[in-house]
Amino acid sequence: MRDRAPRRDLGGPDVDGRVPPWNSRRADIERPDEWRIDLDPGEQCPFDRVRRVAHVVHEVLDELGATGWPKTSGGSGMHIYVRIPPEHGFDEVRRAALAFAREVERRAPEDVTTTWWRRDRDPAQLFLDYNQNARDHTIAAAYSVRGTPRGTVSTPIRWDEVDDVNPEDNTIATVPARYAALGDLHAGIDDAVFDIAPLLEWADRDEHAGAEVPPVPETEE
Ligand SMILES: [Mn+2]
Repeated sequence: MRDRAPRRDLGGPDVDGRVPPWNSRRADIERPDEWRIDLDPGEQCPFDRVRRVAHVVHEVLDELGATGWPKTSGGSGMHIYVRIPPEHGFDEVRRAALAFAREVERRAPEDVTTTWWRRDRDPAQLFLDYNQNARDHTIAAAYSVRGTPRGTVSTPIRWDEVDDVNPEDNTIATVPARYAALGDLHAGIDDAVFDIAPLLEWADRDEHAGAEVPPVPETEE
């Protein structure tokens, strides 16, 4: 992570201990090499719904031939990262992320929303937050500690752990032993690089059909 571009206002951790690296690297800051799929449950969204959506994400990634690397967020959601070649700017990667999110929403319309305004979202649904791919937007890095009473840690998991993981169990007290036993489950991420071209085709198709690309929000959610 040392060569990740820093957050614009902080070189190190957030006030709550979160380490928020950019999705681009210092060598090429304007071209992200990490597509981030952010599973953001609404306030009344049960974690089982997060699990179900993670499986749908996995299914669509498989069909695309993309390898996704899941982790708990340390909060109530999950993050799935995909390595991409640094060939597109933030806006294009965000368009690709939106097209992917819309496909997941089509497959799980009860569970997922991509609705732009928070006030228009059903709080029991999961928002697939494609905005985390916008420039200046960051999410907690793998292994960063969150400012929660239990000291939860954003923890890499295997796909076959999705149905059993309890994010509250992964804390500063437990993750060191887990890491010692399993190693870094995201260690292979650089070996599985996915070209987002098919997602940009999906985005073209959706936009031709009248779908809009909402403006980039100024603040993080
Ligand atoms: Mn999130």
